[in-house]
Amino acid sequence: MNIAKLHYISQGQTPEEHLHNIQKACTYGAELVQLRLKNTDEKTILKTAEKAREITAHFQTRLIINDHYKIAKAIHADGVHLGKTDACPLEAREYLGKWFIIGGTANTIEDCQNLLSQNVNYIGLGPFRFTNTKENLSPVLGLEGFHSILEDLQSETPIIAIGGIVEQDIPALLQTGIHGIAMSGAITENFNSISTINKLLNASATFEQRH
Ligand code: TZP
Ligand code: MG
Repeated sequence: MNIAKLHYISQGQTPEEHLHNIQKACTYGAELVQLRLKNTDEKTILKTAEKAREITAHFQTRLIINDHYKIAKAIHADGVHLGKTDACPLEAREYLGKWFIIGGTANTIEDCQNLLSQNVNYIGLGPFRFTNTKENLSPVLGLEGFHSILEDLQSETPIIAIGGIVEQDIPALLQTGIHGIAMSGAITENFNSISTINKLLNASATFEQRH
């Protein structure tokens, strides 16, 4: 399955602000966005997800729903992202079928192996560095953590780095063997940066193809 190299994770004080930011990310060329609405009731998440689907469909942008696999199916999203305390990927796969993208969160190599055994389509690995975007953050991995986990893992499944990532981190992170990155704060502050980030990430793809 072809997984985009840049994942924009939505942010906002209100559901409307999430939608506004998703619209901006699409306008500036994000290929995949994840609706990550926390501390909100399911009805609001469903309604917001429906609107996010309309926006992303218009731009042919892939839409991933955080946490809620039933909502993801109900609104015809492209996928779901499951954290360690959410439903397990096997249960979600049973419900969603083989065409849905299922991603999972990992903070350690054991988490990665557990997700691989459940055939996820990508692994969100982090946090790369400290970030205020996520509550109850797991220990920071840093570049060293990424090098060590990716070296030991030797997996074909795309690894998406997450947590406090800024544009300047991309070259060094790519050296660890990751497939792509997920960003929230840095993009929300500057949607304009999406095209440069896409270029940085895709330059590595051209390099890989040539060598
Ligand atoms: N999971 C680990 S860190 C994080 C999530 C959802 C937040 C990423 O946001 P930011 O602003 O790019 O650090
Ligand atoms: Mg979750």
